[in-house]
Amino acid sequence: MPRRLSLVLLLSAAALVFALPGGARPAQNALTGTVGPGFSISLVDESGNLVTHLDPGTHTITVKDLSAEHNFDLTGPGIAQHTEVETTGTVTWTVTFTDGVYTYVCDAHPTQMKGQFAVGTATLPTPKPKPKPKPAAKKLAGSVGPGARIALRTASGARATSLKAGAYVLTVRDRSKTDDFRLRGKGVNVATGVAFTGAKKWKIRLARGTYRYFSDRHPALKGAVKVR
Ligand SMILES: [Cu+2]
Repeated sequence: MPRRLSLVLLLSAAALVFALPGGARPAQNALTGTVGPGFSISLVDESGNLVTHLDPGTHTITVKDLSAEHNFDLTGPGIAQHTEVETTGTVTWTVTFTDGVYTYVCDAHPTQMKGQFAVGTATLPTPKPKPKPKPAAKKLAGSVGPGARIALRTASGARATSLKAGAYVLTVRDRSKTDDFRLRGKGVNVATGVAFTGAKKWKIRLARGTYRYFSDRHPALKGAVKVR
């Protein structure tokens, strides 16, 4: 064996031994934190998955600060490490996590750019379920005139004969100087005015029962809608 090659092999073997003191590799997970470019910040594990939970112990975090407007600031039990906002670059931190919740943020945009993970027995707070949005008020369109006509229609334009109880926005177009449009029923009594022409709008709540709409001047001009 050439002398030079055996030396290389010897050095390689020595390096290997040096890398594995006592033959046991310390449990050290390599994490990667990235901030920027743009308004993004993340901490991922070796598989590239976003870190949400870690075992306690020593980890190395390679932080890639790719933006001169953002930084990576990690805090939690026993740890406070950060890069600078104005600078970019890559640093490696060796950190020891214990049970608890850790947070990383960009200090320039802490509400927008943030992340959290739990270590050991700790768990991340579960986000509050969003309150269910109230169903939007449905639209109703009333009309009276021109001539002897009156109608109440749903948003689709169909004549309203049967409606579900609930909140509605009623818009009435009154095109008659001699009639008004009145809607009356449980909890509702609105009218445009006989001499009035134009549009009026009300927020109303319809309950189960029958609602009638008519002209006060010509009561024969009328209609009804059932609310279920
Ligand atoms: Cu930022």
